[in-house]
Amino acid sequence: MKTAIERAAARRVWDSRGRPTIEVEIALANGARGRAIAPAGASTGSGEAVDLRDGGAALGGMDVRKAMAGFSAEIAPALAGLDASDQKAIDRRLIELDGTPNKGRLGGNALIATSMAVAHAAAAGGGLPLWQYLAGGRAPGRVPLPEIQIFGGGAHAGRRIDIQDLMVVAVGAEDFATALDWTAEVYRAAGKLLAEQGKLAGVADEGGFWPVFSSNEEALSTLLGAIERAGFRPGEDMAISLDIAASEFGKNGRYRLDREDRTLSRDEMVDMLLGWCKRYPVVSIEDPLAEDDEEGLIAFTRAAGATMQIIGDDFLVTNAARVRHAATVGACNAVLIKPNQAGTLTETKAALDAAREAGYSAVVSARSGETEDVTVVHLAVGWGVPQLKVGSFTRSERMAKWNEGLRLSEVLPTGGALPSRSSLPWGRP
Ligand code: 2PG
Ligand code: MG
Repeated sequence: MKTAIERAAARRVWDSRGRPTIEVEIALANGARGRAIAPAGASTGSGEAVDLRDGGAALGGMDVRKAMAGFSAEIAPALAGLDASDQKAIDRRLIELDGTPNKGRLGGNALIATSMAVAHAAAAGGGLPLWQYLAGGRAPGRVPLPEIQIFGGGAHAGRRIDIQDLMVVAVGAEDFATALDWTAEVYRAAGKLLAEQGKLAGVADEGGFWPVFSSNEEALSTLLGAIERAGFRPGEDMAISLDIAASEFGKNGRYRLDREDRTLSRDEMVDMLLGWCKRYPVVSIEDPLAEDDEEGLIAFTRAAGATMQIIGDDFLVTNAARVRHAATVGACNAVLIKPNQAGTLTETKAALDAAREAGYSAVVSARSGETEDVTVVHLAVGWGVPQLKVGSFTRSERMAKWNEGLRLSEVLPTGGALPSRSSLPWGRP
C-alpha cells in the first residue's frame, strides 16, 4: 500500500511563548511526508483535550518530554503500516490508544500533532495541497473572512484588562487581500492613538497592542477611534468582534471585573454586553458568559442572537455533542473550531458537521501559543468554513497564517473572494 505509514517521529520544538511543543513527522511508503506542530491555549475550556506537560520546576512545568516519550513508545509503533489516507481509522486508533476522555494519558498535544501530520502526509502522497485533499470531491471553499486582533487582554496580557480579544472584521471588503490591507491600516492607527496618549507598551501574546486602559469599555472606544482614524466607516467597512473569554473571570453566575473593581451578576453582565453592542459596531461576540453559565448564554442569545454572531469557545470546546446540546437549548449561534480542543481532526470535523446541522456558523481558530504551522488555514478553506481567527497582525506565527491565506487566494477557483455576507450570522435577514 503506497499510503502506508512507514515512519513516524516526534521532534521537540518551541512555540510563540517560548514553550516547548511537539512536532510530528510522518513518512509514507510512497516517499511522501507530512508534518505538523501542536499549538497551545492559555484561556482553555475545562472540557478541552488536555496537553501532557511534565510539571516540576524546569520551564515552568511546561516541558513535553513525557508526551515525546509516549509518542515514541506507543503512538509511533501503533501507526506503522496504517493507511494514512484513512484519517478516521487513524484517529480512532489514536483515541483508543490514549483511552481517556480528555486525552490526558498520551496528551492532546501529541495526538493533534499526529493527526494533522498524517493528513499532511496523505495529501502530499496524493500530490494535493492540504486544503484540496480535505475538500475531497466537494467544491473547494472560499478563503475565509478574517477576524484580526488589535488589542489583546485577559489571560494573554497579564489580565491588564478583563476581556481578552478586541478584533476587527473587514465586513465591507470584497476580497481577502483587501481585508488584510484595511486591517493593517486600523492596526497602524491604533498604534498612533496609543502613542499619542502615552499608552504604547508593546504587544500581548497574539500580537495585539498591550491594553493600557482604565476600563474594558475604554478598549472598545479606542478600537472604534482607530477604525475612524484609519478612514473606515464603522460597521460598514470595518466592524468589531470581541472574545470576552468570560470563563476566565466568571463562575456560578458572578463576574469579577478586576480592572474596574466590581462584580456583576449574570443579568448585569448580559446588560453590560448588550450596552456595548448598542454603542459599538459589534458583529460577533465569543464566550460572552462563562462556560458554566448556560443560563446566561441562553439569555444573551435570546436577546442578541438574531442580529449578531455569538460564538461558543470554552463553552463548546469543538465538541459535537456539546454543539448539539447548545442547539437544543438555544445557546450561541456559532462555534469556534480549534483542532487541539478536540484532539484529532476527525473529532474536529464532527464538531463542524454538528454546527452545520444545527444551522450554526463556524470560525476556525488558532491558539494563543502558536508556531509557523499553517494547518488551520487549510482546514478553513478545505472544509468550507467561512471565518478564520489567528490573532493579530504582527508576529510571524500569526502572519504565516494570513500570508498562507494570500497564497491560497491565488490558487482557489474563487480567488480571494470572501464568503457572502448573507452566509454570516450578522448578515442573515
Ligand atoms: C481563544 C484563544 C485564541 P487561547 O480564547 O479564542 O484567542 O485563546 O488559545 O488562549 O484559548
Ligand atoms: Mg476564545
